[in-house]
Amino acid sequence: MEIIKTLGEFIIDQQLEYPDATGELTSLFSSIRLAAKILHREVNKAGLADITGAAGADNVQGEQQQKLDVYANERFKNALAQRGVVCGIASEEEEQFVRFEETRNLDGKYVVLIDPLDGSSNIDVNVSVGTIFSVFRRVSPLGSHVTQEDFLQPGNRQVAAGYVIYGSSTMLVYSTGNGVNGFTYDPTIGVFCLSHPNMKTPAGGTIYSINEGNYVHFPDGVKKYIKYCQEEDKSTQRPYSSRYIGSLVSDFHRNLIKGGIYLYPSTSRHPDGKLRLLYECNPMAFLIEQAGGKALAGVGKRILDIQPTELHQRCPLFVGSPDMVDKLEEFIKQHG
Ligand code: P6P
Repeated sequence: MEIIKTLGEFIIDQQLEYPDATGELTSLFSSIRLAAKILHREVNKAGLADITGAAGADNVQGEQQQKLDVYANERFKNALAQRGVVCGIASEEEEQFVRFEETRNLDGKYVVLIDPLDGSSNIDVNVSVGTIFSVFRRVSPLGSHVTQEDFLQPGNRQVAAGYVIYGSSTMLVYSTGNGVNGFTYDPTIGVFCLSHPNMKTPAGGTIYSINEGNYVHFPDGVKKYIKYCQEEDKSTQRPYSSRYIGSLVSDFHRNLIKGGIYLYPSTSRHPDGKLRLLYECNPMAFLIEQAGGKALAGVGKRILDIQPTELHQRCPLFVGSPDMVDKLEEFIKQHG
């Protein structure tokens, strides 16, 4: 008979390993799990419901908000406020950070930073999208209102990070700093089941993921690396395969499992890169390092060591198999 370990059972087992664990992080994860199940339902019927298509309003990024973006943001915000362990959130969909004003939330120990539905422009064309989240312990005193400083912490202080990928199946992949574990949602019984225990990314890979449409604007080191990936060399399995879905969670998830590198460098349109440090780069960097990989914003610039200054600041992202990130770093060091 198959042995199913559900996400709930896994979290409780993990909590038992840490006697001082108070169960608050467990409660936080149960709210993420609930919101993920609801988003699974909505994303998988988006083509049918009137919830697809732009909601009209533009978000803080100046991007036209898809209705599902708005819905996802509300769902995760409400779920995270319910349990009283979170004192506030920052979201791609919210210009300012959100204070949870209920008394029970003022004593919340954690803050959560979230991209509720990354890659949402793919919804209307039935391509996978995802939720990305990052969890910190607050630095402001318990009982007080959450402050901006609670959200502007370097990624090396994350207590947890993860993503939900709404793809051919819905998966929750997360880490609390003791390795990465993946859970696949079984909608017939409504539970996430442990399907990818202790995920490790291969040291090397044969996949590179980048939007080559921006090639002419890339830094020279990145251009040279792309040409390196395309050169024939049987000993290093080159040319590599170019795989780019245009949905960070999907490209990251595939490369995590198969080995590969995802690159979003600075371009003319995005001089600091396009991706957001706090709720895209930091959580992905936390996860990839827990899985044995690397995440840099430039030569010697470990993503997790960047001291944030603004909620929605962008940064370049080079993330994936350690040998591939090292090779890219060499090219940037040599060619700028
Ligand atoms: P481009 C989606 O908007 C996103 O933030 C990531 O999910 C994705 O990897 C990237 O932007 C795609 O950006 O400029 O290649 O379309």
